[in-house]
Amino acid sequence: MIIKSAEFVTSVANENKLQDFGLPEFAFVGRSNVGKSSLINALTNRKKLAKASSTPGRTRLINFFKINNAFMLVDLPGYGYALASKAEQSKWQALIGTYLEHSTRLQRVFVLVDIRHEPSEKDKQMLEYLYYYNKPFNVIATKADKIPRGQVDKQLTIIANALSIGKDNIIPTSTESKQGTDKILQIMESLIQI
Ligand SMILES: Nc1nc2c(ncn2[C@@H]2O[C@H](COP(=O)(O)OP(=O)(O)OP(=O)(O)O)[C@@H](O)[C@H]2O)c(=O)[nH]1
Ligand SMILES: [Mg+2]
Repeated sequence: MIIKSAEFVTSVANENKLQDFGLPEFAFVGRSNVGKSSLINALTNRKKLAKASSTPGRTRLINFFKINNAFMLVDLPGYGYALASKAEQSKWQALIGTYLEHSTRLQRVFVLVDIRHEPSEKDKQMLEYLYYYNKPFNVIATKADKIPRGQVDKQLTIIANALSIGKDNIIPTSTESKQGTDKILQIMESLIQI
């Protein structure tokens, strides 16, 4: 798929401000700092479309991006940001939860985990939540450039076992080499009619 246009549409801080854009949506979830915003930039070939940051907890809002006037990418706030207060964390949870439960246009959820680490309890809960609400998802293992090539398979096995999913269902990605971005774009293309 060729990305002809990519534009920021809006940020939503509160669940009652969520709106229907009339286009199919793809959401990116995962713990803070896992690489959601960076992946959105890599997929769209835009360096600063989504604000990426080495400071965890950067994205505290749901950010909506309109691509090719045909579909929306949805950058969800990262969960499990240790320095956030309990009140802030539960606010984000409510925001993510409301979005995931009620978005009628949601085609696929991309759940990001860091390829270097075993998924956390929060990641496992996210998958249980997606199963419960019947939301189709793919798991993406980010930052593949940070480990030697020879270790990729081993890490994918660790992640697959922890999440009780098939290893082949996990897409390794790197924003440095663009590994995996084609595959994600293909999945999106297969789910929308352009
Ligand atoms: N080497 C490498 N660094 C990456 C990759 N993806 C993300 N990063 C870095 O990881 C850090 C966090 O990336 P973000 O995209 O801001 O993470 P996020 O998931 O949006 O974080 P929050 O908004 O806090 O939830 C940044 O310093 C990125 O440059 C990757 O594939 N390879
Ligand atoms: Mg972000």
